[in-house]
Amino acid sequence: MTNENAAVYFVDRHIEEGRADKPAFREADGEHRTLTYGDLHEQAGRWAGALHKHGVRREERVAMIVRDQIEFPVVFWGSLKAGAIPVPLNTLLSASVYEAILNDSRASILVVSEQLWETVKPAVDGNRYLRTVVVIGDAPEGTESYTDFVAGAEIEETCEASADELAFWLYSSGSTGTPKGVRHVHGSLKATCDTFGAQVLGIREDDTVFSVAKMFFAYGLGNAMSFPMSVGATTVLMGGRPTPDGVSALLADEKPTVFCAVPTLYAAMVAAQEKAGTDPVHSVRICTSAGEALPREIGERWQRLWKAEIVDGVGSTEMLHIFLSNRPGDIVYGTSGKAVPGYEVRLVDEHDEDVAEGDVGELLVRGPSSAEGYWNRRFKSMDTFQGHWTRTGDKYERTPEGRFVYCGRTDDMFKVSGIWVSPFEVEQALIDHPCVLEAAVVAREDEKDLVKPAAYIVLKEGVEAPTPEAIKDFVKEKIGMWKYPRWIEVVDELPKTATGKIQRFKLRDAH
Ligand code: 3SK
Repeated sequence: MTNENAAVYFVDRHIEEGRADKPAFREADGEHRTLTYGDLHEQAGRWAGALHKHGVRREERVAMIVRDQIEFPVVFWGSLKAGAIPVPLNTLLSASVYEAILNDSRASILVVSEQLWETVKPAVDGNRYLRTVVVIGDAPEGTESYTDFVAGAEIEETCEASADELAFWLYSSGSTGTPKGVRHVHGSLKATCDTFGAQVLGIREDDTVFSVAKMFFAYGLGNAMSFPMSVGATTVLMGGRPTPDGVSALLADEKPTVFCAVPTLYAAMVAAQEKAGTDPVHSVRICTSAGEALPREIGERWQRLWKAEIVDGVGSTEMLHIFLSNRPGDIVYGTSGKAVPGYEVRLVDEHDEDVAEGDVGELLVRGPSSAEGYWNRRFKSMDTFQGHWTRTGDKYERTPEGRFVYCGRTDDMFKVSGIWVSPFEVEQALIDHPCVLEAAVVAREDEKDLVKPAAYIVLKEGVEAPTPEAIKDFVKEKIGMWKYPRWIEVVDELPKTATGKIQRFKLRDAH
């Protein structure tokens, strides 16, 4: 029987194929370390040995609150090699959310970057399941340092696993906030590389990749880890927060050829570059965007300045990566493109019937990388994973050319005077205004209890605030009388998930 453990394909194969000396990961900040494919093979094997030495058995969960640094791939792949289940967690959560997730996952080992320990510590005190907390860096009392944990451990071979066997979990908080453990199998990692990675992105061995989306997020895990590792390419890691200036400097200094980001960052970088009035310095041949739909204006302005296309697509933690996407050389900004080869999509109404051409429907997807289900959420799993089809909760419409246009989350859409309004369409119109950087639109009841759009906007730096009436007229002109926001509130920032999705429910609840 061939061993279908994903670590064989992503880690061990590179040694047989002669890439032991090739850099797999390079840190652009912190200690600026490099991890070759050979180092990764050895260190991941040692991590597997250390897990066994500390009594960790197959299927036990290894929670990771680890920044984008070279230990991330070592712990992730080393855990797979041992048959344990790595559970990378968002590094920006609060102690109370970590406490809930650590209890829910019943992880027996937790690995934490030293910079995050102060936040994580209260979540660990009193946890009944954790046997060991490993800190990457100096180990505070009651924890073990990463160096001590692996010291003296044997380098282990990759254990046998089948492609259908559970490999890792990711916690998804979606746009509503309650984290759910999404359980993925070994075969799904390669499936996303064979589909989006190879057939849309066209990732190559000579590529250097930089992903603004961190590796704890499914989008970042594919961009920065599985895609480059599927072809023996190199990834540049940034442990700290990706600011527009920091990312511009990284693009100039580290010269990645593939750049993966989210719409918020593209918008901020475009605004900063236009203000600077200079040409950006970079070697990027292709960019990707996901997390939320990329506004048309931002895509067009980026391409004018950087002279590199942004391949905008949509994916989900449940499907592991992007399943609907534009293609290099065939980009229509403002759309999410067409199904990625290997995936099928449908738009359905509230009775699960396919909608008529031009109508809005919920997007369902089927393909080789869907998750096995949510941990401990039987009914939620049944609602989302329906046989071969996975419900996305996103509303889309299909253009006559077969491209999909995002309309909003199922629970964000609302009717005004009996006609559906997509908050996303109103937001796009708002950010076309020269003074508006970002916008979020939600439903609000007026004094007659009728639902109307309300907008929250972030202004571009240094501009004079336009009057609400000027903004309303601008939107009316662009998309029609009934869709314009009746209320305009200027805010400093919009509530977002760590991966850049606007949390409209927070704006609704706050009013
Ligand atoms: O939100 C997305 O578009 C996405 C893309 C790839 C992987 C995961 C997610 C959530």
